[in-house]
Amino acid sequence: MTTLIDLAGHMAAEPAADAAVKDVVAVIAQACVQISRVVASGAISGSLGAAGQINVQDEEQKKLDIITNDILRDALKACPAVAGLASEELEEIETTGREGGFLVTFDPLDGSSNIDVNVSVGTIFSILPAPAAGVPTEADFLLPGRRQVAAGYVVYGPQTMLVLTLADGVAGFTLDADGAWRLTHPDIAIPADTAEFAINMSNQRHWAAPVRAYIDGCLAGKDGPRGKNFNMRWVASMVADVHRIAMRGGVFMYPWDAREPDKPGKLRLLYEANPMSLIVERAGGKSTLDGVTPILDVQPTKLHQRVPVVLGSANEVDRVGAG
Ligand code: P6P
Repeated sequence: MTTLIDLAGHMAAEPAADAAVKDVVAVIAQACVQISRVVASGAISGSLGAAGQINVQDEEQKKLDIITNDILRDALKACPAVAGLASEELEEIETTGREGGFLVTFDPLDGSSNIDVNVSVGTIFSILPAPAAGVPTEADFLLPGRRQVAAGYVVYGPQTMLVLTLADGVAGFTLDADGAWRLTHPDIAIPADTAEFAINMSNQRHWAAPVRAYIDGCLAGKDGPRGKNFNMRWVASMVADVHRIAMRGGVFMYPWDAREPDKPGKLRLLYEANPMSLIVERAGGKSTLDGVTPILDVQPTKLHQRVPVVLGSANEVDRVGAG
C-alpha cells in the first residue's frame, strides 16, 4: 500500500490556488486517465491509424486525435467551473452556456506522428480566467500566457505522468494501477546548464543563421567553442521532449525555418507553447520565441496562432539568444 499522497491531497495542501481551478484540474486529470487507457489499448481497440479527415491545422487527423478530443471536450463541458474551451482539433471555440469560471485550451494528443509506432505522446492543457459575465468569445481566449491560472501536461510513456503547476512550483504525479495520480516528483526543477539539445536536424539547411551557429557550436563538441560534447534527442513529441528537460535539463528548439517563410513556427501558442512555458519558467527554466523574448509575454492575435520556441535550461536558452 503506497504512502504517496494523491492529486487531491496535493491540491488540498495548495492554499494559494482557487478551489474552482482545482476542480477543473481534477476533471482534466480524470479525463487523462481515460485517455491513457484508450492510448494503451492501441490496435486492440482499433483506435490506431488515420481518421480520414484533415483538421484546422491542415494536418491528417488520427482516430486517437478525435477520440481523445471528445473525451476532454465532454468532461470539460460537464464541469461547472468551465465557461468555454478551445482545442487543437476544433476550428472554433466551444462554450458551455455557463458564465464566469475558466476557459481551457488543450492539445488532446500531442505527437500524433508517434501514435501508430508506439512512441510517447501526450496531452497539454492551459487554464485561463473567463470573463466575469457573458458568454465567452474567441477574443476572451487571446490572453498572454502570464494570465494562465494553471497549466499541465500528461505524458503517456513507460509511466503515465501528470506534470502540473497551480499557483507556483511544478509537481509530477505518476498514474497508479488503481487510477490514482500519486505525487512522485513534488518539486521539479530544471538544471540551469545542459549538454543536450533537442531539434529536428533534418531542417538544418532551412534555419536562420543564429540557430545554425548555435547548433554548429554544439556539434563542434569539446574541440569547438563550447569546449564540451553535446548529446542530441528528438522524440518529435513536444510533451516527451519537454518532460525529459523537466527531469534532467536540456534545450528544446522548434525555430522559424525557410520551408514556409510566412509561418513563424510549427508549435501553437495557446495550447502548446503557453502551457509548456508556464511549467518551464516555474521550474526555473526559460521559454522564449528566440532565446530572448519570453513566450508568456506574447499577446495572442489568433486562436491557432503558431510561434517559434526555444525553451529549457536557463543558461543554454540565454546562449541561443546571445547569437
Ligand atoms: P516534426 C507533434 O506533431 C508536434 O506538434 C510537437 O509535439 C513536436 O515537437 C513537433 O510537432 C514535431 O515536429 O516537424 O519534427 O515532426
